[in-house]
Amino acid sequence: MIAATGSRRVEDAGPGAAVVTKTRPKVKRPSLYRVLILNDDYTPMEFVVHVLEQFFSKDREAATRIMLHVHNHGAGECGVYTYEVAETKVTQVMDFARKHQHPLQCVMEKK
Ligand code: TYC
Repeated sequence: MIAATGSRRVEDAGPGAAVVTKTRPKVKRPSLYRVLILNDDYTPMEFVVHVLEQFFSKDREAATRIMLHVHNHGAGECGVYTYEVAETKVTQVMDFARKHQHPLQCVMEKK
């Protein structure tokens, strides 16, 4: 058995005639967004490490490396996600920081 995949379009080709054309299945890769945390002078280093472990599934070593990068360079990448996942991460981090009264900022940017 031979299966026909993808959609087909039947076009009129004059009296009694038709042409069947294959259309390309339209697959589009989703846009990706980088989630960043920003440095500030007040959020404790240990809190930032905890955020990276909790919300971005980093182990302690990776979390510490990213936190120190942000501390020394001003901003750093926590992960790359599709729009809705990135937005959720930003909201979760901002809510968590506010709850603990830290000024930590988390943002997303299109890659
Ligand atoms: N600069 C902060 C301090 O010295 C630590 C820090 C690191 C804060 C990363 C925010 O995203 C941040 N306590």
